[in-house]
Amino acid sequence: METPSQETKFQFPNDFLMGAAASAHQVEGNNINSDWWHWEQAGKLPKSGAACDHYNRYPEDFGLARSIGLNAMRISIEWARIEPKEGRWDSKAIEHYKKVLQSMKEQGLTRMVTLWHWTLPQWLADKGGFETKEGIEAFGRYAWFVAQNLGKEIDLWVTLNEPEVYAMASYKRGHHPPFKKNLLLTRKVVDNLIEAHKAGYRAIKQALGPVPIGIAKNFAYFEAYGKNNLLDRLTAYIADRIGNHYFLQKIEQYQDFIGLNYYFYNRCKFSWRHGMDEMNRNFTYGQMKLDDQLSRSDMGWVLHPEGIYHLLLDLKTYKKPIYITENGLADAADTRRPKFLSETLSWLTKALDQGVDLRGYFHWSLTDNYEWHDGFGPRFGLIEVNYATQERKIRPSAEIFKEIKFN
Ligand code: IFM
Repeated sequence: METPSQETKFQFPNDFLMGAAASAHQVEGNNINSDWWHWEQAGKLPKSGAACDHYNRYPEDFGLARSIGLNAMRISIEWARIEPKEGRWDSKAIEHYKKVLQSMKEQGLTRMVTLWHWTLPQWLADKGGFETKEGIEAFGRYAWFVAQNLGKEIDLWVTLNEPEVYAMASYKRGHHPPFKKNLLLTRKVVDNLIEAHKAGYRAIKQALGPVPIGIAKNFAYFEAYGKNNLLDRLTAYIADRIGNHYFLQKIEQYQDFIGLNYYFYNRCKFSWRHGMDEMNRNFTYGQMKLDDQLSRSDMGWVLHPEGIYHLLLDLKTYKKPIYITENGLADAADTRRPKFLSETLSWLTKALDQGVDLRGYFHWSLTDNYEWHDGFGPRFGLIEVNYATQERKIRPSAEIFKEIKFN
């Protein structure tokens, strides 16, 4: 399909949220009561250390977001800071996040807040985290506490970030804490995260009434390798149902909007192999065939902006507002990001033209950050960070947001 025409490509509705996303552990630094920190000190993971020192530099970062033309930010609150010991709620952490959220507001940024973006307080990790029912209850209590104490400062709520990616990375592939490789446990953790989301949803609604709540869900665009090959089509269909719709359907009655994280394009070729595609981290049936001539990010991920359009059209069936809660690429040289952004924004306007109830786009990420087990190597930021000096430098690609017209 052709990229939509140039004239219309950057027109968005007046109230459209154009933002960037980040998560606490990846940018704040010194998240010392978390399971990640624990494993980093044990030498199992790259050390996050001071990360981007966003914990102290948040006013500067939000100012930069505003200066490149953004009107919204998605951040996460760190559970390990709010509840460093079981049942001990840290009022200083609450005060800190209050200031962070107020600073966003002062900058004119709409505030989308994620409650859990993969890190656990160490005390909960010691008890088995989301392997257990206790994890679900603990999350409900945490959500209630945040709603009670920070609720007035939050515009849009995201309970969980990419729950299935978490389960796969931590329990199937075993390269994230707690480094397990157990398919049954993977399944159990996914089911417990479904329940955790519901517990969080109920708690927030109970505390605050009708505020908008969703999750940030990982989606991939699955296409049949042979467009006329029935088995390839069936493979793509099954991959889509499991990868994109299973979790969503389980929480359908418990979400006010859909949060779409889009990074992966997979072409599905039928085979008897059933498993994980190593490069694209997606659980699926069949074999992935990725054309080598396709453009890729620094991490080798195929870049396919058009996929976001097809996913958006597909999600129309849920009849819920949609936010792109993450989308981006690692591109240190900033050579592929300009085209990627331009095409992505164009596909979004096309989806809007097709009547998709799309309310916002959050690019991953505002600044370079700690990319989990890949450490500080991959550069996802609209803003470059010099980790030695903590100096920020706006990448040229970020200028595109100034070209957007809202009407
Ligand atoms: O950095 C991650 C983020 O934490 C979750 N979504 C994908 C991003 C890029 O890998």
